[in-house]
Amino acid sequence: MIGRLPIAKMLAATATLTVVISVVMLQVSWNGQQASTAAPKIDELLDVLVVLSSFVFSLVVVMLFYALWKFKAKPGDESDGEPIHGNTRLEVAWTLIPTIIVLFCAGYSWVVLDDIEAKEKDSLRVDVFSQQFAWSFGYPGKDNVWSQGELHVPVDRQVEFKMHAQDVIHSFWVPEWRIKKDNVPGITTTAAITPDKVGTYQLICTELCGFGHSTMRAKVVVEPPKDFRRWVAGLNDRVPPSLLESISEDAEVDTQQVGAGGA
Ligand SMILES: [Cu+2]
Repeated sequence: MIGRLPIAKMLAATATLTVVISVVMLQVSWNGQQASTAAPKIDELLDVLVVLSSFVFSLVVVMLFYALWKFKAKPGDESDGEPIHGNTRLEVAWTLIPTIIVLFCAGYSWVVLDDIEAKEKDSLRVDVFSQQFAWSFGYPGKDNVWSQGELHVPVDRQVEFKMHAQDVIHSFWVPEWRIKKDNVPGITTTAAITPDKVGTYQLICTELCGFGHSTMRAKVVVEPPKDFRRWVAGLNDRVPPSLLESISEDAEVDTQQVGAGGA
């Protein structure tokens, strides 16, 4: 039966629909402003996935509507449909095409992840402490100073965030930086991020962590290095002993082992 299908016409319709849907979908800035070196790479990956998804969607829709139009029962026709006993060519095609698409996506994502997680030599360490329902930050140095509800980082320098959840699972997310990382009690998770635009952003907890989850936010300031140094020098509080203890009790986990997540 498949031999009688107008394959060329269906492929042309699929290609046209893919282009139309892709063009419309790619007009939308799905993730908003980009403010880290990882952001354009992640957005590009998303764009490629949008085009591939448009292709799969178009193929299914074209075949569905062709079947609805071509094989519609004539009025008064009460007979059974034609029996079908499998179709090797069709089955090979619907196994092979998705396999190729999935393998391509996995390979491409791997390359992007490897790239954005690459550690730089002069990265700055900042400790992130999350607890129901607040964020605080430690700046390891000779005084190990501490800020609550407000994070400052220098622009154009990789920051290695070491995250320590104090109670339940939280998730660290600054939308403009794109990268999202779970904070898990008992282990230290790491995210390496290079902010590349000066500005004020918002850190959002993106793992449902209890009654006050939606209010669990912090101000994020990305500023020139000398402003950052001045701000850190002006901090008077030190990281409280209970939080320092949570660091030493954590089992260190490599950034690769705990992936991004969150509800
Ligand atoms: Cu939360």
